[in-house]
Amino acid sequence: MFFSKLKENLQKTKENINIKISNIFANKKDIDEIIDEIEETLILSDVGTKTSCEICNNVRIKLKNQVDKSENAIKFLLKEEMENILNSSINENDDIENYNQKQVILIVGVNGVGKTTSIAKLTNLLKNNRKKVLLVAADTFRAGAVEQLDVWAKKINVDICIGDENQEPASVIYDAIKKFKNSDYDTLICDTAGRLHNKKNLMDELQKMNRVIDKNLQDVNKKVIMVLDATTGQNGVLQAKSFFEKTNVSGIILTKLDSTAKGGVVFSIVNELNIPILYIGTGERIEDIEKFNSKDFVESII
Ligand SMILES: Nc1nc2c(ncn2[C@@H]2O[C@H](COP(=O)(O)OP(=O)(O)OP(=O)(O)O)[C@@H](O)[C@H]2O)c(=O)[nH]1
Ligand SMILES: [Mg+2]
Repeated sequence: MFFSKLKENLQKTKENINIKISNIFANKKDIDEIIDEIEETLILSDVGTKTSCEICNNVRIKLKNQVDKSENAIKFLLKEEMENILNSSINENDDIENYNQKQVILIVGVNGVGKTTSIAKLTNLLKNNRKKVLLVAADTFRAGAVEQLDVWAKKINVDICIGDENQEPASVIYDAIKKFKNSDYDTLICDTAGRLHNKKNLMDELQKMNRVIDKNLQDVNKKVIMVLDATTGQNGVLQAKSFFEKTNVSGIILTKLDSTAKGGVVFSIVNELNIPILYIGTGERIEDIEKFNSKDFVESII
């Protein structure tokens, strides 16, 4: 049930990868040429040059040592390599929904990638797991941003901290931490304004928020989660790289996979950034979020 929904959401990416690969097999006979063309297809599907090359080189090596060089056998090896890449940065602490101690999550990313929507989705998942969530609207930059989170908080029925007009984001977070400490909340989630990595004042502001959390919640597990928009493909990877130089990102939520053929970017992100994808966004509704699963993802696109 769940798996077929994922397949449906990744349809555009699947068309971009699987159908093209099947066409290669239909038109070519020479194995070396087939693998070269698969590599090219992967590069064009936003898997990235380095990662596509790694995947296909490993397939070439394995193929040398086996007799069966049929389409099915090659696809099997391909899937295996793709899954290996995705499994390379899994960390058992990444299970936010089932984490059974207090945790604080700082959500970061560039403008419009789906930070606030993803917070609503994640909060809903946590609430369904009987976790008590406190939200904090530390996006005091864009008009309407606080209201947007407040509407979600009311809909999901969780508490939210909202600062006074023009209150500094770090100080809004400071106030929320006090409330978080004084009650039996499990998770504090901080929404922040979208920002580009090269805007120094905004990056300084983010570092300040980070420091306030580190200083005042020393015993609480902290996660900085970057939200990335899959429709930006390889550009998103570049953006994220520069962002990571300035903040200590521990995981990624990759959004809008429902509306792009660039889902291959998942492999680049994990391989080049070495940061796990925790969740994927597959639509605008609150239930349109999936915990990232390497095997299911690969099976849905090839
Ligand atoms: N199709 C689709 N749309 C999404 C997804 N996630 C978010 N969106 C849409 O993307 C738009 C921006 O979402 P927001 O959550 O406001 O993004 P944001 O990063 O908080 O934006 P700023 O706070 O302005 O930086 C909204 O129209 C969302 O409905 C997704 O997984 N799929
Ligand atoms: Mg927002």
